[in-house]
Amino acid sequence: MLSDVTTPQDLDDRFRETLAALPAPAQRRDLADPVTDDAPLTGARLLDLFDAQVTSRQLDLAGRWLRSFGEGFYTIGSSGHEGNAAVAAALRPTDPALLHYRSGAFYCVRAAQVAADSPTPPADAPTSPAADAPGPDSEPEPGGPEAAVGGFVPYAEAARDVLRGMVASSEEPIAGGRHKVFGRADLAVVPTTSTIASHLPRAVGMGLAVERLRRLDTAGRRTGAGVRVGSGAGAAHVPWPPDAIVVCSFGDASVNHASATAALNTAGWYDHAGLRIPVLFVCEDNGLGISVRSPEGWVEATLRAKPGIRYFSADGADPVGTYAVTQEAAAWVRRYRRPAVLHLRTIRLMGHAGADAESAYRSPAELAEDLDRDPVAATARLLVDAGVATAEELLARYDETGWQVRRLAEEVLGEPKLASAADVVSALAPRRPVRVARAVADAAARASGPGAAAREEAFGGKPPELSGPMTLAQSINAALADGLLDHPQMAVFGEDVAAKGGVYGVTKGLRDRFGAARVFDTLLDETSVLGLGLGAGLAGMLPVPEIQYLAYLHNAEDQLRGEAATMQFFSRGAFRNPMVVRVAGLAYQQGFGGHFHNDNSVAVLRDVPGLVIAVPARPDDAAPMLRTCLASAAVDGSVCVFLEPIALYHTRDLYADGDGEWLAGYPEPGSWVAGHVPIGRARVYRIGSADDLTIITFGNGVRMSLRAAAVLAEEGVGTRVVDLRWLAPLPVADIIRESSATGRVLVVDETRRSGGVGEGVIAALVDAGYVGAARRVAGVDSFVPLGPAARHVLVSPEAITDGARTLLAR
Ligand SMILES: Cc1ncc(C[n+]2csc(CCOP(=O)(O)OP(=O)(O)O)c2C)c(N)n1
Repeated sequence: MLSDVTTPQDLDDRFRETLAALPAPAQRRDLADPVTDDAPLTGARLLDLFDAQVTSRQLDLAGRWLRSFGEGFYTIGSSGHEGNAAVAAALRPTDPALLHYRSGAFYCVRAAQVAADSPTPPADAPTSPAADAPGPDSEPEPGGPEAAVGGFVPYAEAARDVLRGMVASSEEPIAGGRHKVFGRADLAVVPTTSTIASHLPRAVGMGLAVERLRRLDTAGRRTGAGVRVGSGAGAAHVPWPPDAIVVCSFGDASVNHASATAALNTAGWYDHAGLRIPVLFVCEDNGLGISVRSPEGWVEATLRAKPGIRYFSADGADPVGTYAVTQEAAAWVRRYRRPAVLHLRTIRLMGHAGADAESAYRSPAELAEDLDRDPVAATARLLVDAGVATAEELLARYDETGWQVRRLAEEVLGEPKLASAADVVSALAPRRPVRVARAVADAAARASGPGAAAREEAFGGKPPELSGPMTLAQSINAALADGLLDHPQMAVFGEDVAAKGGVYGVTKGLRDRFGAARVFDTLLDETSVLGLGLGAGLAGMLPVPEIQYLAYLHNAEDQLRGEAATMQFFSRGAFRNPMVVRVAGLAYQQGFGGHFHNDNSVAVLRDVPGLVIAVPARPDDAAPMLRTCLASAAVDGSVCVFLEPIALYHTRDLYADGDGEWLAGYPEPGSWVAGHVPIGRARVYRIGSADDLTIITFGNGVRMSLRAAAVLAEEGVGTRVVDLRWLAPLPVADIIRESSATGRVLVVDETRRSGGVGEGVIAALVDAGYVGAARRVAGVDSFVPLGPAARHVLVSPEAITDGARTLLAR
C-alpha cells in the first residue's frame, strides 16, 4: 500500500486476496442448517447478511468512484462497520431507527426486510436450531425468506436510495436531494442530520412517547403497522407498533458529545425514576473520531458507567455473535421497556471520508492491521469455514453486486437535481392557514358542544371566560388548559412546570387537572427537554415543552435549529415534529435578574428557516395566538416558539396604577373564530388621528409605545402602534401598509441593535420600496446588567418619545 490512506483499490484487492487464500470447505452445509452447531443463524441467513454487507461495501466504493468525476457529493462510508447488518437483522423492521452515517449495511437489511413483506414475529422469540426453519415463529429474515439466496436483488432498492443520496438526486426517497441521509418512512428509518449525536435526545423522546402511547392504547391490537390512538381532533397516528423499541446508532467519539451525554443521562434518569424508555443505543466504535483516538477502554468504561442503561457488547467482525447479542439486548429492551446500549466494536476503512489522509495520524502498520480485520472478509471466512459457500462463489456475488451497484449509480447520476429555490424550500415548512383557521373553528365547536361538560369540569365549574379580567400569565394558563382539553395527545412539560406550576405560575394547577402523564416536570437539561418534544412529536403527540428562560434556550438551540426545523426539510414531510415551545423571556423584570433573566436577544431564532416565533404582549392576544400555534403544529407540523414576555406576565395596568388596562377577559369558545389570529398578522392600535406616526414594535415595546403614544396625543400627534405579534414570519404586509399610511416609522425594538428584530423590519420596508422616514430605537449591544444599570442598555419610554419627536421634526 503506497498511498496515505486505504484506497478503494487497496480494499478491493485485499478482499480478493483474502478470499482467494481461503481453503475449500471440507464439506458443504445445507443452507437451512445453523451456520455452526449452536448459531442462531442458518447458512442461508448468514449468506443474506454477507450480501447486505457487500452491497454496503460496494456502495462506498461507488461513492468514491462518483466523486472521482464530480458526480458524487458524499464519500463518508460504512466500510469496517458492516457488522451493523446483523444488528438490523436482530431487530424488527417496525422498530423506529435513527442511524449513524456508517450504518449502511443496517439500512440495506432493513429495506430488504420490509420489501420481503414477510411476517415479522418477535426477534426475541426463543430460538433453537429447529426453530430456525422458516415458519411463523422464526426471527425476521434478514432479507426476507425468498431472499435467502437472493444475492444483490433484495438490496437493490436500498442501494438505489443510497446512490440517489450520493448524487443529490431529487428522486432520493426521503430528503429528495437536500442531504445524504439514511431514511424512509416505510422502513421506520428516521433521517438524522450530520451533527453527530444530535439525534439521541430525540430518540429518548421517541422512547418515552412510544411507551406512553402503548399504555394509552388499551385496545391492544396490532403488531404490525401503526395505529390511531385516541379519537377526534386529538387522535394521534402512531407510526409504530405498541411494543416497538427505538434504536439509534452513533460513533464512539460521539459518546463524549453533550447531546449524547444528555440523552444517555436522561434515559437513565427516567429509568431511575421508574419511567420506561425502550431505547437501544448502538455505539459503533471504530476507535476514532476523524483523527482523534478514543483512549483505550474509555468508551466501554463510560458506557458501562451510565446509570440506568444496561450494557451489552459485541464484535462487529462476528456477525453471528453480533446477531445473538443484539437479539438479547433488543429482547431485554422490548420486554422490560428499559434502555440499553450495545457497544459494537468496528473498524474504519478508507479513512473518515474521501479526502482524509490517514497517514497524518495513523501508522502504515495500523492501517494494514485494519485491512486484516475487514468484517466483510470475516463473514466470508465464516461462510467458507462452515461449508455454506466457496470463496469463488462469494467472490462471484461480490463482483455481481459491484457490477449492479455501478449500473444503478450510472442510472441515478442522470436523474434530475433540485431545480430552483422554490423546489428546495417546498418541503421546509408547509403553511395552510385556511386549514389552521378551520382547526381553530373545530376546536371552538367542540369546546362549546360535545366538549363543554368536560371543559366545565376541568375548570372546576367556572370556565375562564367567566373569571373576569385576566393577566397575560392567567390567559396563557387558561389557553393551555383549553389546549389540553382539545388535544388528547398534547403534553406540557419542562423544568418546574408541574408540581410548582412554573416559576411564574403560568402552568399552575394544570398537573392537578390533567394528570402527571400530561403535565410533567423534566430533569434540568434544556437539550433533553427539547429532545423529548422532538421525539414525542414524531410519535404523534403534540408536545408543548417549556424553556424556563430565553437565556437557557441557547444551551439547547441546536435541537431547535438542527433537529426540529430540518425534519420536514430532510424528509419532505414524511416525518414532522409538531411542537410549541414556550419560552419565558425578554427584559424589564423590575428588580430581578441580570442578563440571564432578562435576555432580550432573539437573533438566534429569527434566522432558523421555517420556525414560527410568536410574541404575545397582551392577554387577549396570548390565548388566540397559542391556539393558532397549537393548530398549526397539529395541522402543518409547525415548529413554533411562543415567546412570553416575563415582565408582562402579571402586569395589570397600562397608563396609570389601578386602571386595569393591561387585563383582558378570556374569550368564550363561541368567539374563538371571530378572534382567530393567523400566523403573520399584526395588531394595530390607533391613537388620536393615527395619521402622523407609525410605531412598529412587539412585546414590552407595545406597552411602552402605547404609553408614549398617549403622551404624544396630548401634543396633538396621532399615532398608530403596530404590534407585530409574530417575529417570524414577520407581518410584512401589515408593516408596509401601516408605515405607508403615515410616512414616518419608528421601530421600537427591545432586542439588540445588532441582529435585532428592528433590522428585519427596516429591511422589509426597504425591500418593499417604502420611501418615507424611518428610525430605530433598540437595546444596546450588551448583556443586561444587574439592578438599575439595566436601564442604560434597554429601550426606555423616553427614548421612544425622543425618537418620535425627531421623526416628527423632519
Ligand atoms: C457536533 C459536531 N461536531 C463536529 C462534527 C464534525 N465531525 C463529523 S464526524 C466527526 C467524528 C465523529 O466520530 P465518531 O462519533 O467516532 O464517528 P465515526 O465517524 O468514527 O464513525 C466529527 C468531529 C460534527 N459532524 N458534529
